[in-house]
Order: sequence, then structure tokens, then C-alpha cells
Amino acid sequence: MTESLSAICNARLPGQAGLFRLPITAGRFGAPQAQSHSKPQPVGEGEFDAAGQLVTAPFVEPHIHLDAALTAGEPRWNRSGTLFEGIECWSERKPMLTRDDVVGRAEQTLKLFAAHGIQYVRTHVDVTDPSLVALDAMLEVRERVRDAVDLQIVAFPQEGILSFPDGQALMADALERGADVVGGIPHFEFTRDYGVESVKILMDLAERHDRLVDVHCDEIDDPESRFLEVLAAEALARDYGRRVSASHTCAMHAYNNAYCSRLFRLLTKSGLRFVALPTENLHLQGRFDGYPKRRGVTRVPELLDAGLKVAFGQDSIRDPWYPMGNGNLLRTLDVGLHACHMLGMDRIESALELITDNGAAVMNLPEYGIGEGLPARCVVLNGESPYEVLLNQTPVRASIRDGRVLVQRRPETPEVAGWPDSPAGGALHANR
Ligand code: 17E
Ligand code: FE2
Repeated sequence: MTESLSAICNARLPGQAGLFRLPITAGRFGAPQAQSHSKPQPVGEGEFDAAGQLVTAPFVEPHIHLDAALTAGEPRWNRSGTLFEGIECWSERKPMLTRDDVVGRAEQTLKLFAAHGIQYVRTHVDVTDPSLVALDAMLEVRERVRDAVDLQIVAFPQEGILSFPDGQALMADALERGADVVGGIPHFEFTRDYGVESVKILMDLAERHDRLVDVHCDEIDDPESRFLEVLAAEALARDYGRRVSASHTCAMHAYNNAYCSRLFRLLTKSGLRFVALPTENLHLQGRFDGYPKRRGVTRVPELLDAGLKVAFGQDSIRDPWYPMGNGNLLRTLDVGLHACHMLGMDRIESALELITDNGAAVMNLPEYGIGEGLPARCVVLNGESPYEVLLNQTPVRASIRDGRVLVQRRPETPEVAGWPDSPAGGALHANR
């Protein structure tokens, strides 16, 4: 990495007028200083020029499965496109896992994420494997990549805590080995009773080991799948809500509104956090529907309007569940805003919180944001407003970590041959 910077200049900050200089000392931000000119100014030696573009805290990937990344088609393709066939394909790939296989694919994926401005990642690692080879490999990766990314590891029981042989003991073992977060998958357990019991078991484990919780919860179109209420009630009773995330919650898309109204009362009391995986669940859900087909993405705007924290994540990068993915969270955000009817200008203006602040809330990051005394970590985006950034969809211009440039990209200007010299067109940032 490069020398430490002394400041980032010509930075535009979300929701604030004008340009700022963000001083950096010993890898931490000083207080942002408003610049007197509204146009970018030349920068000094050792300063980074944000060129009037939007600067935010680094992107957060709150939900990915790195152990399965880049295994799509191995040993066979998921033909139905369902979650359950994905789990079958994965259980055929699992016996082939080795330390080098997992470390190689995970680090290749994390490098892709780093190039897209992601500096915080929560990965689920399947622990329904008596060898725990993927878990051990990922614990190693967590240390190997720490200069570039903060990695949180979820002990994730892909084939169930009660439905997989020794599932409970494997979870406990994974936590003892150093997993940061307790996972679960109640909708996959053989029975509803197992599902409820699994939630109690995983909450007990979390309390006992003082860990965070992130449950794959109701990733199914079945409106009768109601494990979210169990998780929220457990979190509330144990006063643990801020440390608990519910991922997917696809069934909420199919719940009736009367039930949702009752459920939201509990959700707001519990303070649970949410992760929606719009690209993944648009692909996996609705598979048993005729037309019209459900979108299967949880009720994002309603959760946000209830004051709850919702983050977007990618879930997969070319694995048995999802053959696509390129590491660009702006793509996930774009798809999610479309799927959730969130293209009103007020939603667009606050959209970046879905891949920044709310992800940080899910991960319980203690020192996140741009502010005096916080680690000098940020990304320089392509655009002067969230609207422009979303329209451009271009990967970040720069990612800065602890005052050093981790990633830098020159902005591209495509040349279109023979194009006439047109008069200035409509401003993209119409809202400013
Ligand atoms: N495992 C699971 O249960 N659900 C998913 N969406 C993925 C893995 C990617
Ligand atoms: Fe997942």
C-alpha cells in the first residue's frame, strides 16, 4: 500500500452542501473542514483529490457465503433455480473442500469486493460438515486479509442444527474455534417444532459465548413460515435485539397485512436488524408460483419506515444458488430499489445507507463513519449525489483505508466515434 495521506480534499459529503477537506492524522480523521470554494481546488502534496465527488464511509457487505463462492456448476448446475436444489448441489461439492480451495476462492472474491470499495464483510460459513475445513480456512483468511477488510464469520448450519447429525455440537465447536456470529436456518429444519427449538438453541449459544446472531430466517415463499416472530420474541426477552439480524425474511413478502401489522409491533420493540438479498431472492423465490410470480424480497420500505435498520447484501458470487455476481454492491442496490418500489426521489437520496450505515448496524461495527477520531476509511464514488452514483453504476474511484489508498481507478470517458458536438444536455443531478 501507499504512504499515508495527510487529507482528502474536494470531498462532497452526503446531505451536506459544498466541499470538504478531511484531515488525516495517524490513520484517523480529524474534524471535516468546509472549503471556501464550491469548485474543486488544486490539492497539496500527500493529499488525495476527491475531485468534487461524493465520499462516503466504505461499503459494507453484510451477507455473503465465501466458502461457496465461485463454485457454480461444480459438480453440477442448479437446474430448478430453487434454494433447496442449491443446498443439494452444495452438499455434493462439500466433500471436495480443502483448505487451499476455500482460501483461494474466498480471497479471490474478497479482492473483487475490495476493488468495489467494500471494507467490511460478514460471511456465513457452513458448519454442517464434521471436518469444519471451510470454517478453519475462513478463520485463517480473516487474519490474512485484515489490512484490506474486516471479516466477520458466521457459524452457519446450512443443513440444520437439529436436522443434521451432531448439528448442535458442530455449532458449539465452531464458536469455540473463533466464529464471531451464531447462524441458523429454521425454515430448513425438518419440522416447525425443530425450527422453533433451533432458534432457542442458537440464542442460548450466542448468550453463552457472547456473540452476535444472524439467522437465515424464512427464506421461503411459504406464508406459514413464521420463525421471524420467534427470533424477535427471543431477542426481546433476552434484551439482545441490537445484536441480532434476520437475513432474507422472504416469507414476509407473502404474509397477509393483518399479520404483518401485528408482527411489526414486535419487530420494533425488539430492535432486530434486517438484511435483504434482492438479486439472490428475485432469482430463488417465486419458483413454485404460476403467474403472477412473487418477488420474494422482504418488505424493505415498510421496515425502514418503521425505523428498523435494513441492509442489502449480495448473498452469492457464482455459487450453487446464484450463477451471477461481480462484487459491485451498486448493482445489488439498483436491483433492490427496483424490486422494492423504491425509486421515489426521497428513497434514492437515502439509498446509499442500505449498503453503508445500515450494513454497519447489522455488523455492530464500533467505529464506522466519516467523523473526527474515526479510522480514516472511505470510498470516493462516481457522482456528486446519490442519484448520480446510482445512475452511473460505475465502480468506486477510490477506496481509502486507515489513511492509505487501497484502490484507485481513473474515471473513464468513452469515446463514441463520429458523434456530433451536441449542446449541453439535461443535468443528471437534477435534484441539487
Ligand atoms: N444458503 C442458503 O440457505 N440460502 C442462500 N441464499 C445461500 C446459501 C446463498
Ligand atoms: Fe445467505
